[in-house]
Amino acid sequence: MAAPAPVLCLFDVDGTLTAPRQKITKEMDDFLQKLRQKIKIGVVGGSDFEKVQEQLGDNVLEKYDYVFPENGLVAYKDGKFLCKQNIQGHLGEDLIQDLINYCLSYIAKIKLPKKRGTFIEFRNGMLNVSPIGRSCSQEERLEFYELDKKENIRQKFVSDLQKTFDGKGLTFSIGGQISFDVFPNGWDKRYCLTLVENDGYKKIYFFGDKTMPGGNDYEIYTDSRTVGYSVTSPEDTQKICEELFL
Ligand code: M1P
Repeated sequence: MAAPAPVLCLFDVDGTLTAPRQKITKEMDDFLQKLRQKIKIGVVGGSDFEKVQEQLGDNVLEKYDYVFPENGLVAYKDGKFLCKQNIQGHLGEDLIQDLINYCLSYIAKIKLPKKRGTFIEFRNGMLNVSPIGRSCSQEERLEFYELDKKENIRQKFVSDLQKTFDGKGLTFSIGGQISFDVFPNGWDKRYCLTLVENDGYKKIYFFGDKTMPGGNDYEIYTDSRTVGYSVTSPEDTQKICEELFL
């Protein structure tokens, strides 16, 4: 009998494998290891490696065939570091500073119920911008998220940036609850597909929750190289995978 066609399943993290910015449940963790006995599995998150590791476990590199933090702008394969991008090298210091200065002055002008610290997180391949600040508590995070749903604080900020930085080759992407990511055009989650293209997969599945236009799963979800599934929760992800693969 012929060997089964090699299949790779790529998962977004927040809202797909875990609740936003929370740790993976034991049930989901066990399920993914069971799935890994049948197919190769990988994660592609917007967050940086530290956050992915905090959510999926200290041994995340041993548990997944591929780990792609920052959309794959940092990449690990078979437990080993593969490569990483550098946003300052790509955009240049002038544009980076214009962007940072603009975001800080925009944030300085808006009044929110609460503001905390770390308004801009400078990562390898992206900037993460948060109007409330990344150091807010879980309760403050949820409060901001509810307010944002009503007042579109992040969407308005992003629309303003899109106008101001039109033609500069930047993408602004809303993936989580309190922030948005900024990176060069093309450095969205499709970036990780270029890192697996020579690994011989016949089919690449992608599961994500932010699959609507403007969401950070949209591009990879609609890419012709993947079979995309839009999910509503980690439980939904597990149910679909059980039907497809087990
Ligand atoms: O993985 C989705 C997003 O997760 C975090 O978003 P937030 O803190 O706003 O919920 C961030 O790490 C963000 O970069 C990432 O896209």
